[in-house]
Amino acid sequence: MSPAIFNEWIGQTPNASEHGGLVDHMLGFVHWFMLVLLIGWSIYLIIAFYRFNEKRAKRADYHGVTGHATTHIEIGVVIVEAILLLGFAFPLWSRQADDYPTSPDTVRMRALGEKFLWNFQYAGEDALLSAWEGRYLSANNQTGKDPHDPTGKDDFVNPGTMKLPVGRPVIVDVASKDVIHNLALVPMRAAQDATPGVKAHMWFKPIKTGTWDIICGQLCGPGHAQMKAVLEVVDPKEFDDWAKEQSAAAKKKADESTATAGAK
Ligand SMILES: [Cu+2]
Repeated sequence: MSPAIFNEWIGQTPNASEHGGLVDHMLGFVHWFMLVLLIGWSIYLIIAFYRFNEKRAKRADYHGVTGHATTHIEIGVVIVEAILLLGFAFPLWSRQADDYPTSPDTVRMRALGEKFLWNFQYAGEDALLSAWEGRYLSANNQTGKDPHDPTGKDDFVNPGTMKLPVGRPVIVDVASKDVIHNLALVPMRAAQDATPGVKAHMWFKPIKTGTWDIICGQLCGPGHAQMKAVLEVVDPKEFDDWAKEQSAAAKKKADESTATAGAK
């Protein structure tokens, strides 16, 4: 029996990413450990209520516990916690933080949070994501694409829906237009704060097709609870066709606006 079965019992959303199994494995251990602590502390509480009831212990004991049992239990807890941190959490974190995917089929995109929605910008045909700056934001430029960056011409924006192909790694740049948000992709076991002024990123690889809610994981204001978007993982062929069409349309629009600007 995998320790992750505990996660299922308490209703955790099933994992849909490649590395997510490792996260769930670790979470499973944490949940079992917390269950043991809960039972242990509850037993201690009941014993304390009984043993130190006023009827039985009228006078305070100024020497307290003289045995070493509690010290040994404390050391045991510290060892288990050290194993969880050094044996599971750190290696998993370093894998996600250091081993960024480099394969040519990697999807590059940006998630830009604002009160209270998510904008998703895709790298388009050239697979290169444009630079962005807050000062370029306008009604026609929801993601603040740098107009002087030629790699941004074919980048397209899909507000509210993060469409991804199954079985291919995704690198997401996460940023914010206003306050701190958090792009929380629960089934992908991935979340990243979107902090104003910080260009953060994360990566994962979806292994299941499906549709899920994306939520904002940081309390960001009165519309926080409504700050939802859709995560849609589809067949790679369907994704490629869609991305190609969107990218071509974005490029055409960019070329037209350059032409009109030139004609002025
Ligand atoms: Cu938010």
